[in-house]
Amino acid sequence: MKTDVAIIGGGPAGLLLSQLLMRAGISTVILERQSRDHVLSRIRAGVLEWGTVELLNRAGVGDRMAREGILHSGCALSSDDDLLHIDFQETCGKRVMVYGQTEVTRDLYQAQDAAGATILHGVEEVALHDLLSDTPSVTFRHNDETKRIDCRYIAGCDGFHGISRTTIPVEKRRAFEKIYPFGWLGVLSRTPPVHQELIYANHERGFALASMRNPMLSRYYVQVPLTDRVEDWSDEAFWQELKRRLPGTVSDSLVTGPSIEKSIAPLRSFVSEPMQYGALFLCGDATHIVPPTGAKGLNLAASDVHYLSQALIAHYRDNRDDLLAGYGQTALARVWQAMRFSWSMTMMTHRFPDQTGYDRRMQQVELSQLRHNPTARRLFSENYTGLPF
Ligand code: FAS
Ligand code: PHB
Repeated sequence: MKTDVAIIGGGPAGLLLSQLLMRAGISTVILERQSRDHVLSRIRAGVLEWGTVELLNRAGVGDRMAREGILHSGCALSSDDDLLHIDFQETCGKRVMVYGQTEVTRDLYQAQDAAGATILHGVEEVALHDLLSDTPSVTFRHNDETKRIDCRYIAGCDGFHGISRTTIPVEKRRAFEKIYPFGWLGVLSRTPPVHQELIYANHERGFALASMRNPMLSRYYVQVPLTDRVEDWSDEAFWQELKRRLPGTVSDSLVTGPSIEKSIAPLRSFVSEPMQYGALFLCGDATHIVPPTGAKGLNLAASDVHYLSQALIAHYRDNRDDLLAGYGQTALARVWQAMRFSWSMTMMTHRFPDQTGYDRRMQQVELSQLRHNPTARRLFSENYTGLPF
């Protein structure tokens, strides 16, 4: 099998990259470990930065998002019973789109199928070869056969547990990591959202987030100790805890119902540098992970794909390689900005096991600055809605 760009991973990064490259006449093959149903069963991100919305439109997959997505011009931050509205539109003139990652992935699969893309599901033993040559290749097992793809470039879009990042020799890599001492217990329920905007709640019992997918599909999270297991949490226990942590003015109108998905996600900040090695270019969770507090994970994958697709198109269309040579540095500059914002928002809204009275005062001052200082609100809004690509 021969192709221009072999893409490892059929999640949002791999699919979006393939969609953008194929629209520019560049051939791709996507190798995905899981079945399509498994990929589409994952419940993950819910908020798209405006840059991501525009990129999805450029990729030709924005129609259903425009119909079914919900435009938000702000969000709310609460501390115990105090609720603060941050107006993005007023402070930085931008908005975000609430449209689940599952739907983005579904739209991308549909568009890739329509474009006749080669997407192989259920692949195993993926291995990358000759990355420092002009003739790299990928071997893998599929339908009980060992197969090989000869390509010019390889995009590692295979997430945190993929093999691309670790194919770069360990002595050539540098990892930066912060593990948070808690996780997020998330619930999806066919109930109307408790508030018209997202609420990030800092309560003495811990963090909570009220989000949504559509007017009859809500997504909620509560901070839980790392020792908790999903089976420790009945629906009733979850709803009671969420009610305690949301401001009283809001929790009284919370509509509860059976969970249709319930899971615990650990929180970490992680960056692996460099994001490129010879013919291998890393995108998305394959090379960085953010705590979901800032709604940056999926959006960072999209900005990596923006930079890499532009660089590959410049190579094939304009015979220029400067963008490819600078991909990692360009992408990392934006990655670290999002890392800082996600860390900062996590520190401001969560309760830490070893938190001191001083730490709590710092959280309260952060919130007070957002309430009283328009410059603080503008900085928050510019980061939350997405810094320019
Ligand atoms: P993905 O992990 O989505 O996709 C990688 C793909 O590669 C997967 O389909 C995997 O099966 C495949 N793969 C792995 N190894 C392979 C191999 N060896 N060969 C072939 N294929 C292989 N972000 C937010 O912004 N908000 C959130 O609320 C949020 N919640 C999250 C909850 C959880 C539990 C997790 C894990 C992440 C969450 N994220 C959230 C982050 C998430 O949305 C990611 O940023 C996003 O999925 C990144 O997309 P990809 O880089 O494509 O990686
Ligand atoms: C979600 O809706 O799943 C969501 C929204 C915003 C976040 C994290 C998760 O910051």
